[in-house]
This record gives sequence, C-alpha cells and structure tokens, in this order.
Amino acid sequence: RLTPTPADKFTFGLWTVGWQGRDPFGDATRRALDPVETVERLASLGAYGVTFHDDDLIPFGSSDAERAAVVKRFAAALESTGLRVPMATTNLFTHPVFKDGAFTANDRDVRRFALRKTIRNIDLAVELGADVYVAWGGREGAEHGASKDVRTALDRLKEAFDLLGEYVVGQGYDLRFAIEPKPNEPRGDILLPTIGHALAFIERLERPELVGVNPEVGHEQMAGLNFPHGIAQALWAGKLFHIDLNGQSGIKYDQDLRFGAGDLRQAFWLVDLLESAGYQGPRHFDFKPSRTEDFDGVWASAAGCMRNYLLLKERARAFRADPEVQAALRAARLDRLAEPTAADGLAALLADRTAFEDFDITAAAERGMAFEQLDQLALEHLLGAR
Ligand code: 3MF
Ligand code: MG
Ligand code: MG
Ligand code: MG
Repeated sequence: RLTPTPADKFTFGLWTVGWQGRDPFGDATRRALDPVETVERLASLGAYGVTFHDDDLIPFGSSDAERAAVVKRFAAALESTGLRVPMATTNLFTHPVFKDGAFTANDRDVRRFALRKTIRNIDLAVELGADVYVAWGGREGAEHGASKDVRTALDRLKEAFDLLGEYVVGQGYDLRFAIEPKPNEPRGDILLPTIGHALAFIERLERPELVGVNPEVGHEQMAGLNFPHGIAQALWAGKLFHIDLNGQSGIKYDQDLRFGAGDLRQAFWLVDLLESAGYQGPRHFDFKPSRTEDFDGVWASAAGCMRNYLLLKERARAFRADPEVQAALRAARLDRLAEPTAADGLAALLADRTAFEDFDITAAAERGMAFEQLDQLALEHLLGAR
C-alpha cells in the first residue's frame, strides 16, 4: 500500500537526485550521477519515469557522435528497466549565453539559438516517448527597471511559443507544452511569475490548446500563494498538463525540499485535490536532496517523496470517507455552494422579493459557517488521530 509502483506514476528529474549541492555560497558536496545509474535506482525504488533537461543527459557542447552514444545508452537503460520518459525540458539558464534570458533575451541571436536548442531537444523528447514538454523561463526576467520592456518581451515570448507550436504541429508530434511559473530566482523578477499570469498568457497564443501549466509547489509558495488553490484554478481551466511536487517553508529562496517537508497542510490539501479531481498525469518530483546528504540520503529522500505522497493519499481518502467529515461538510454547506445561484434565470432573480427586499440579512449574517469543526477533523486525519 505504501510501496510505490509504476501505477502511482511517480517521476523524477535527472537534475533532482543528480543535484550536486552547488549553491550560491558553496561548492558541490556530491559527485555527478551517471544518468543510467539514476534510471536503475529510480526503477528499483518503484518510480514510473524519469525526466531531463537536454544538458542533464547530453553535456552542453557535445559532438553529434557523443550525443548519439549518450542517447543510445540511456534508451537501453529505459528499455531494460521499463522506466518511461513522460516529459522533457530545455536548459535555457545555466550557460552564460542565457544571462539575459533565452526566448526574451534582448539579443536576437540568443533568442534564435534558444529556439533551435529547444527544437532539437523536442525531437529527442518525442523519440523517447514524451507527451509533455516543460518550459520554465528561468532567466526570462530582469533586475533593472528599464533593461526589459516587459510588454515587448511578452511579444517575444508569445512568438517563441507560437513557433514551437507550429513546429510540433508541422511534425505531427503528439506533444503539449507546460509553462512553469516562478516569481524570482535566479532573476530578481521572472516573467509569468504565478499560475495566474501563465494562464492569462496562454490565452493570447496562436494555439492555446497546445499549452498548459506545470506549477511547482515551492514556486507559488515563494510568492505567498496557496498552491492547492492555484492547482484548482489550473484544473478548472483544463490546463494542468504536469506538476512539480516538492516542499517549501514560506516566502524565501527556492528550497526544493522533498515532498511532504515544508507546508504539510498544503501538501495534504494538494493530494486530496489531485486524487479527487482524477488528475491522470505524472506525479513529478522536482526537489533537491539537501547538500548535507551522501548518496544514501539522496535515495532515502527520493523514496521519502513517494512515501509521503502515498501517506497523504491514504489520509485524504480516510478524511473523505469519514461519516463525521461528511456531516461536517454538509454543516459547512459545501452542497449549497454546488448549487447554481440563479438557475431560474436573471428575470426570476430580479422578481424574487426574498432575494433582496424581504431577505433577512441579520439572520444570514448571524449564521455560523461550522468551518472550524471541519478543519479540526482534517487536522486529526492528517495527524493520524482518526
Ligand atoms: C527551477 C525549476 C526547474 C524546472 C525545470 C523544468 C531546474 O526552480 O523548478 O528545474 O522545473 O527547468 O522542469
Ligand atoms: Mg523549486
Ligand atoms: Mg524549482
Ligand atoms: Mg520545477
């Protein structure tokens, strides 16, 4: 029950367990991992798949022959373990050429290079079976007011997604894009900082149906936002194409804690939402095992991400199945929220004296909402007390 299997659809980026612990103040604390070793370890832990940035798999600047050899070896490991590649993405942030961004760099030659680098990895992603392509605009942003004309930069960002959409449609690929919002880090301010900004941007594209979001727990929480609420809106818009699960303790640098660490209550509501909404996509962990850890700690933290998800899923299921919770939900009048406000139409609403003239405002204002009792039940389920 708490042992992960591929049916749980847990996936990990090569860059997560492979993070060497380099931070702005310190050098690497761990050696680089061989992607094939990662594939084997993840498979033995019960994961479903692995994801990668082009440069995680094929070192930047590799020759065509080196690239082919790396891909062949990686594909063989996927074949022998049965691990899938449901998503891939592009590194448009590490190399100094991307210091002012990629699709929105002020320099046109950098923007054209970024598109070509992305298209090259899209071909590989499709070859390896991916159906989602993530785009995190790591350095699409600014620190200096006049250095970036944001409206013009958004024109360039739209142009990039329109070209990428044209490419996948032209190739006949079954691939959709997922934009990953983040408010800041490494840039002072990043374009499309939240789920809401990304959803609004997508509607301006030539092929909005091809583009959704890949929200990350910690990224919304860095902006002080409620992650489950953001995910609910993405689901409501039909745009939750992928998700990055991890942990974050409030508004500070991007911590990328293992899933379940950080804001545990939001993690509980998130799992409750994903499971009850019938989200079918991968449960993708984008976390960083602390740089204090050796490889035992790395694999323990990967296992911890999956186990915490399964534990929360169990707690959420118990919460929903509890008759006292169901009564508390009725007392809190969730069933009334589900009723349309004016199914009888505008004319009937305007003619209804009980809606306004005869409405007992005082009685309605005095009515308790019974939310505290409901929330206490949730907390007791989360704490394993029920
Ligand atoms: C940065 C991130 C990224 C994205 C990745 C696309 C390096 O905060 O979260 O990871 O997730 O580029 O998936
Ligand atoms: Mg993060
Ligand atoms: Mg991140
Ligand atoms: Mg991420």
